[in-house]
Amino acid sequence: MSYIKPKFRHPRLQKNALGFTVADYDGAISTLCAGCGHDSISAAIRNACFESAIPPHRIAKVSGIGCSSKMPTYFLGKSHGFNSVHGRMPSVATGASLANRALTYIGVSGDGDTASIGMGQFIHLIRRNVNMTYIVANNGCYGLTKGQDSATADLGSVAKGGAVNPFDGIDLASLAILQGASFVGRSFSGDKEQLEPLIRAAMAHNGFAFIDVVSPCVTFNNHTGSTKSYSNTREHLEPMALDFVPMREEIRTQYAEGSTQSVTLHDGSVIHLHKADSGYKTDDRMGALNAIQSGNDADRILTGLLYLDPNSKDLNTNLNLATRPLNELGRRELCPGSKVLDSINEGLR
Ligand SMILES: Cc1ncc(C[n+]2csc(CCOP(=O)(O)OP(=O)(O)O)c2C)c(N)n1
Ligand code: SF4
Ligand SMILES: [Mg+2]
Repeated sequence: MSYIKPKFRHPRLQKNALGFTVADYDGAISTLCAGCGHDSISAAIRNACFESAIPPHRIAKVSGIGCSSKMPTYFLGKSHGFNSVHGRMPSVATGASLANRALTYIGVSGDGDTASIGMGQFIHLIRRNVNMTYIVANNGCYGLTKGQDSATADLGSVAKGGAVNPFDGIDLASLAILQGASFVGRSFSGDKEQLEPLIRAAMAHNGFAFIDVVSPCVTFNNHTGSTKSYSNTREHLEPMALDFVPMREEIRTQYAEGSTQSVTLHDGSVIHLHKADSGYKTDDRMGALNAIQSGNDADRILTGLLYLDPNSKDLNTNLNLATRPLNELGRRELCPGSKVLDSINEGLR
């Protein structure tokens, strides 16, 4: 069996502003189970990068361990990539972004990878506001190791073997908002109309952008009684539709006043939110927490752009670091000479 996609492309495939087709953003053929939610997220990331016309070689994919962390193999085959160890992707992402702030960083993780072994590292990504998009493919279980409950499994959810989960699940979106994340969204792998613009907005955001995506595991957590199954998620979804207009594109569509809320990002891109409850404000941290909690109490899964800090300052800006990537600095800039070093040493006496 071959895992390489055929190279033949239809000559009339649509091209983006850079002249690339969506096939230029493809990766290898997926080896995940047929129907796994993670494959839909991979497709959404590929489409988002194509639509936003980001050059594939200016993107870096980082991940940990899990079926979810295997996903970067299946999209953006021409981009940089680092498949790290379990729960340790945040350190790799932080180091890479400090060394080269010119790349677009996409982190892909699982609920096990983030909410258990990687929780300590995850919190520090948020605290430092590392400029990256961090996606958790959340299936409420450890898919790769045969479906044990994860820390995001909901209270009362039934495992495939019949055991009822006695613990409350960690709500990663609420946690991220509480810890000060500057962009927080939630979505469902089966809702590409919402997920794709959300990922585009996250990539345009200046700082840490977190997206929690419910992504059913068809093999171990898609049965009756599981709260992360396709049917249960579809039944309880409360989606806020949105679209994303990048900075360089003219806003052509007119929206009826009251039905739409517009949010402008630092680079001038605009996100339009539709059908949001009229009182919902994306820059209100406490309001977002209340809305998520009220949704949980009513057995509803609120999805969309939940929180955005329009004044976000990312780690590199905050530390006033070099604006150019380290690998582009010449010998003179990296080694300023003995006079400069002497004066630095003098200042430390
Ligand atoms: C240090 C370490 N501990 C444990 C494991 C075993 N392990 C591999 S993947 C995984 C959990 C994966 O769950 P999740 O991150 O939710 O990804 P999924 O497979 O569900 O997409 C575990 C515990 C490991 N690889 N490394
Ligand atoms: S075991 Fe579950 S999470 Fe892993 S590939 Fe299969 S369906 Fe997806
Ligand atoms: Mg999982």
